[in-house]
Amino acid sequence: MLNKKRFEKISKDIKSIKIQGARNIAKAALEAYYLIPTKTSKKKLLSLRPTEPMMENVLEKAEKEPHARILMHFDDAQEKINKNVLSLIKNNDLIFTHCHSTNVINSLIYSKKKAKKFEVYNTETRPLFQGRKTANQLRKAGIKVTMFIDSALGIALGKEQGTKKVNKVFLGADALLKTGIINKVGSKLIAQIAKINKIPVYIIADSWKFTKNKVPIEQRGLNEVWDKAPKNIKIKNPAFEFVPKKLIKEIVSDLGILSYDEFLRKVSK
Ligand code: RUB
Repeated sequence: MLNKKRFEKISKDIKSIKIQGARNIAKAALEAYYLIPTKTSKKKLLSLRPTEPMMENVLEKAEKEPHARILMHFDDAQEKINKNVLSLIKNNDLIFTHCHSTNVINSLIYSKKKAKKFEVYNTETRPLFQGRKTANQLRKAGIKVTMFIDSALGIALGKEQGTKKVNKVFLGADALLKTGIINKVGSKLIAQIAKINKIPVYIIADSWKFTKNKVPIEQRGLNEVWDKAPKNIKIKNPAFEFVPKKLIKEIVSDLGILSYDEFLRKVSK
């Protein structure tokens, strides 16, 4: 009974975005699955956030491999990512990020601890404001952060209205596919504007987010956009979007800092 209660609580927190981001979702789903390790619970967990191949990969492994080994991967991979990001950041960089990605934030905090001097611009990320969580965590780590409303991203990336020149975009990923990545809605627009402004886009992500499967884009509740909206107004609330690999400079993962095609070669081995 206790296990069932805890399973339900984790499921609720994943669904409501209290637990968010591919890495945290996969980790929490693993914990829940071990409480009730059945096909039905696996199916239920996967249905909570449909755009999460890392959760799927982890639950597949959980059916065959020891818990400890799978759990260890999260920190091992993050450690490698941190070191790779540290080597990428130059002093006085201005890095732009979107939404809330643990892979991105941990690596920025690690770089700060290693005495790198840099600043961050981020977006608030409507409708659920994950950008506030990002800004808060960075601020607490002593990183200077400036938050923009989402629709000001052209200004933030365009050195307009007193903004400074951004020189790197760091985005997380929910899915790494053969043709590109999937991340929080807004990511494609950011990558397109970055390209116009000749700013390289790096995807900071655990290689376990890779999948050869087709990944559906989660459509979330309309009340997140406009609670009690008048009737007869259509609202769309896609949680994620696809960013083609041609807009991405490199994938920074536990496998190294690699061009998209190099990453694909390495991850498929
Ligand atoms: C979070 C989001 C993150 C990726 C990667 O969306 O798009 O960039 O999940 O995160 P949501 P991480 O808030 O809807 O889950 O690096 O934490 O795996």
